[in-house]
Amino acid sequence: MAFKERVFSGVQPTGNLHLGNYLGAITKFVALQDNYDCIYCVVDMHAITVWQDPAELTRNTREVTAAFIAAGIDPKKHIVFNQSQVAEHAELAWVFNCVARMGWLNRMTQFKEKAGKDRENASIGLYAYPSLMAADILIYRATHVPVGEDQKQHLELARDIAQKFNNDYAKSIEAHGFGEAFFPQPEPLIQGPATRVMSLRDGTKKMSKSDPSDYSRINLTDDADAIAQKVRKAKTDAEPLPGEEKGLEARPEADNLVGIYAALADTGKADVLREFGGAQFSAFKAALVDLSVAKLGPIGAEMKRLVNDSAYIDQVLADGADRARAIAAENMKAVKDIVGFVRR
Ligand code: AQP
Repeated sequence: MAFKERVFSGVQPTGNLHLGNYLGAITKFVALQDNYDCIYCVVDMHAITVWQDPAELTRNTREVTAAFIAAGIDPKKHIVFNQSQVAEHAELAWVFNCVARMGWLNRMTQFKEKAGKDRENASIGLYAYPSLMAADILIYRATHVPVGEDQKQHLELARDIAQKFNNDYAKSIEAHGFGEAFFPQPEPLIQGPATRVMSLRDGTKKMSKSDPSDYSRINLTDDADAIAQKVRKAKTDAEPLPGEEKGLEARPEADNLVGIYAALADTGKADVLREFGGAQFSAFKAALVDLSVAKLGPIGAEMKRLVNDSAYIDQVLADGADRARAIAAENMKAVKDIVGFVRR
């Protein structure tokens, strides 16, 4: 069955947005606007799966919204909103909690990593996170989902949930006139040289908001001096850069910095190595600082300007939520009919 093509993705308002979020997700969001109807969500309900200070959650929600707009997302042409304003996400997540299997969720590596050794003390929300994520995407029957590499497993789970729902309720789906399948199989869009940006302090660890060292990441709001310091201090090895991509194997830090450069320059690693092969890191880092400052500087400045205008940001979110809700409510009604819930 052919579904209307639609893009959905989300970002958690859990702290400093960094270069990984930007290159792995937000730049993709921006690029997809020309060819798709897009829905971009600040997933505040996902954020509270681990404790969030309420005032910070509010501030971070506005900051992620500001980042979307500053990076080039057009909230008039597309939909930008925060998840908690559209109750249908939670409603569908409950249905999905009853479709997804414990065995599927037990395999999720993000839960294992985030819950750590103290699993008994993790929230139920953290465990059920992928089921809410499936609902976020499927409440809009979205077909394409741009995410970083780390979200691949959750996307596969969303596909499994869609498939199981379609199978379990096949007769009812047909009887209600929705054909063979109600939900599409959402396709992950994970492409380019920076789908997994690594920590600047350790090339084997993902760049992450929750890393205690601020030197591990470049934040979107970092000024030119901070960016320069962090890139200069970034861990490297002693060899000059190789001339070809094969030479980056087993050199995680070099691979990471070349990938970042390539993504910022909108080119491939091979092109970067053609230019910098044989160069020492000092020269390459200087070029990377210039490029990072040129690309991120204007975004950080615009974010700072926008967060000071919280009335505008809140209006964008309210307007986006109204438009999102119109689509979500229609789909939720259909789900209720398919499942057999009596409704008015
Ligand atoms: N290092 C990364 N490289 C590429 N993409 C990344 N993403 C996150 N980190 C990287 C992508 O950014 C989008 C939004 O992520 P999120 O905020 O929803 O969740 P996250 O993965 O939990 O972000 P962090 O920074 O890694 O937070 P913590 O510290 O909590 O683990 C997603 O598309 C994600 O793939």
